[in-house]
Amino acid sequence: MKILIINGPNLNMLGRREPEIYGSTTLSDIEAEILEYSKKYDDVQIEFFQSNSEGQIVDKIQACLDNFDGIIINPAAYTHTSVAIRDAIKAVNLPVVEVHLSNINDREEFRKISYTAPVCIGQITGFGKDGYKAALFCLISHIKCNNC
Ligand code: CA2
Repeated sequence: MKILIINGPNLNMLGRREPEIYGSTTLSDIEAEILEYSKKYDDVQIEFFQSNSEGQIVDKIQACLDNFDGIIINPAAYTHTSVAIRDAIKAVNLPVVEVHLSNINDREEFRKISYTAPVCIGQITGFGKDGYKAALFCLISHIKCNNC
C-alpha cells in the first residue's frame, strides 16, 4: 500500500517560527516520526511532498492516480482558498485525510472554512504532529476495510 503525505505552503518553516502555534518540531523531524510509526505496518510505503505552490500540489495529487492508494494532506493556507486543490482531490477519487497542526476551529473566522475537507474522508485538527500519525492509522484502516 502506498501513501503520499503532502504539506502545503510555509510548513517547510516549521520549528523555526511561531512555535507557540505550530510547535517546535521541524518538518523533517515530523516526517521521520511518521516513517518510524509506519514501520508497524509491513505493507505500507510512505512518500513525502512539500510545496509552497498551489499548481505543484495539484500536479502531485493528479500524479497519484494509479500510483498511490491514499493521501494525507495539510494544505496549510490553501485549505481556506483553493478550489483547484479541492477539484484535484475530487478528480483522483482516492481516500484523502486532511490534517492541521493547530485547531482551525479555534482560530480566526476565515480558518474555520475548509474548501478541501468536504472532498476528504475526514479531517484531524488540533493535535499537532500527532495528527499525522492519527491520520495514517485512520487512512490505512479505511483502505484495508475496502473503503467501508
Ligand atoms: O494548523 C495547520 O496545520 C494549518 O494548516 C497551518 C497553516 C494555516 O494557514 C492553516 O490555517 C492551519 C499555516 C502554515 C504555516 O506554517 C508556519 C510554520 C512555521 C512558521 C510560520 C508558518
